[in-house]
Amino acid sequence: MFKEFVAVNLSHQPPYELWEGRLISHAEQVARVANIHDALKRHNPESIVYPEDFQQVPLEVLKQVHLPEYVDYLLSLREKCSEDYWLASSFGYGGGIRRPTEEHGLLGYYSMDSYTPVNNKTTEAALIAASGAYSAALSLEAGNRAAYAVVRPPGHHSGKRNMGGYCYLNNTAIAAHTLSQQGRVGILDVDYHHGNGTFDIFEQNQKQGEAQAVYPISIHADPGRKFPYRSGYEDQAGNDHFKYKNYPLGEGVTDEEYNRVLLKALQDLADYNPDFLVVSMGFDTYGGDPIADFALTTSYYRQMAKEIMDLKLKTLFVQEGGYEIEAIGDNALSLVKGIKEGLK
Ligand code: Q9C
Ligand code: ZN
Repeated sequence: MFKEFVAVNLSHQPPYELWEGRLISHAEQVARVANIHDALKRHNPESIVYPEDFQQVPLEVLKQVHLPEYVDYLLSLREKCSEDYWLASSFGYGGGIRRPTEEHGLLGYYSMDSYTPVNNKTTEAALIAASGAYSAALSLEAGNRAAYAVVRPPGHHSGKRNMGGYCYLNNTAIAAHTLSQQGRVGILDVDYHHGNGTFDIFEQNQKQGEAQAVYPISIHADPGRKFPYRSGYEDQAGNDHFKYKNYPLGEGVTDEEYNRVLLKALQDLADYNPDFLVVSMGFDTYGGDPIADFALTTSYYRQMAKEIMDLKLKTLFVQEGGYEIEAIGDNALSLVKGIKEGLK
């Protein structure tokens, strides 16, 4: 069985982001997931689950994945903020910084960039997206072979104690952490950007002394050249207690070039011998993406899904980025066709 958990979150529409000194219209738009939803609805409406039927992600799970203090801060934004969006200007950077008391200072303390605005509706949207990924994870535990959490805002840049890169709660990490209570979990991040938040969460949890039954692998644009600029280099591979793997790539990556790297990553995952696989799925690797520079084609996402499903694991795809709104529905449909072929 295969189900799609869809959260369009109409109320979450940050109007702008501050990019290289300019206010530009925000790339993470409602139309992204609305267009994916339309395509999936035309294809197979009966496999879609909507927020009213999601299992709410428990506060306890959120506080195992993220720093409890960060979760409380996010929840407090519902009362602290108005409809007006805030953007951090002064960032908590490096270690040893004291928690400010002033509200804009506090927002910066929990932020990594000027791309991730908040208002009084942001937290609710992030909770619904996280609940979509959580519900999709539960559906695998209940016996589904595959699921696709079609949610926004995305999650993989949100770390143990930070928002960033359009992300507030790490939907992928919430799903992977949940599944890791039942078995070993491989994480494959195929968004264009390095999944720094996901890596950070499991690395921090391991450092706190909890063994982590997860193995994250990310394929992405070289972080020396592209966001998040801080992690995702090839020589960053974890430690004896917690391993992960990075495959940074140059610009203009084609379907064939990408697939060669994907097959290596899938072999690494097969060697780990997991029970579940969680895929951070970005369509910002698509050739037409306005903020990225890979050259993947719509038909490749079908092949990508088939290669992934060939691992024969219980597999959850979680929507991350992808900003070319004209093609995003076709790209998602191509992926879903590959997933369904892989069910056989
Ligand atoms: N306006 C995800 O794909 N840089 N986040 C934006 C161009 C930030 C991407 C600059 C990119 C964040 C989930
Ligand atoms: Zn991305």
